Amino acid sequence: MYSALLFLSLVSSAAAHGWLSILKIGNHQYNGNEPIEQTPHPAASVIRQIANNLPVKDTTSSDLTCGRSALGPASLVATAAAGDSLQMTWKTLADGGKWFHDVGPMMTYLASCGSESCNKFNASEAKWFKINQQGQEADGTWAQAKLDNGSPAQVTIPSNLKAGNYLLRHEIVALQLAQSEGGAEFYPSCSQLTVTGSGTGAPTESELVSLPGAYKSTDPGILIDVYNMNGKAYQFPGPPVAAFVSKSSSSSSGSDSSSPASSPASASAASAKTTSVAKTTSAAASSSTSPSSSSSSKTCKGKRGIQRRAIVDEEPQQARAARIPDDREAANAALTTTFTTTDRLT
Ligand SMILES: [Cu+2]
Repeated sequence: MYSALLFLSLVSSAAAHGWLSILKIGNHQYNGNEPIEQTPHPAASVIRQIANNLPVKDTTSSDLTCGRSALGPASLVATAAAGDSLQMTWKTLADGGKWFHDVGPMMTYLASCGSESCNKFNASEAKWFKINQQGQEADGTWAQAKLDNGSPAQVTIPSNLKAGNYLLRHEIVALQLAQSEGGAEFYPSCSQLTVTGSGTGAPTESELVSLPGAYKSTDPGILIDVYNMNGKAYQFPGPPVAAFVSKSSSSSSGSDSSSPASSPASASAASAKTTSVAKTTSAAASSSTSPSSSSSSKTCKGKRGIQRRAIVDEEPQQARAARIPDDREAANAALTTTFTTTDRLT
């Protein structure tokens, strides 16, 4: 049992994908924690911690909301000003820590947490509106590929956004296996913000969606052979970018902005302070609601690195497995296929 768990643990972290590691708002930097699997005792953060590195593949899973088992809140909230630049750096456990998928869109959503601070907000209730989507450049390369050299994804908070509490959902969709249904990989991430400003910009009712809910496994932007697009424009899944965003000073067209606004961050240094509010980390650390899908049995076609990271867990394996049943399930699912998947660890 013990050795099985040890092995399983190695297997599930071997399929290393990624998490949002750094969120920069203007000149302020917020760090995200590695997944619970690597970091069971996370530092306080504004970024909701995901359970493990595996991609979300089921468009109906609650993991599509904020990442794997990440509905629960993080403890901190970042203050940002409307119009601030956001830079989001994704990391992985392989390939020197850099993101390694390079085909597929990146999309950014906001959801109002209402009058509540977002560190008390259950993301399953979120009604999302899209503020940015980035697909292919004119030369056919995807904006996502820029992450592979360590560059952050760049988005701007709409300058006319109404002040309030917002959950920020930045999502990478990796499409290297998307030619078969269920092959697309979703990497959502949620960060907790309080946005200041005097704008009145807000989405219309019809621009609000639920996630899961807004994507279908057969959407043309999800079930797609990106290596044979025959010159056709990519169709982003989900709703269009909310109309009010195009009226913000930082957005040119409001949609498909492959070249994100690079205006210097006008953010005043004071605009992005961390507010430490009620500590609710235990909710994030212990939330494990959705069972892992069989997605863990698939490997990525993209670059792969050998996962050498040891188990950095002070907890005894069995205690940990009991606390994170998802791990055990994912690992069990992986085990059944690992022996026939020779490239799994490479
Ligand atoms: Cu992947």
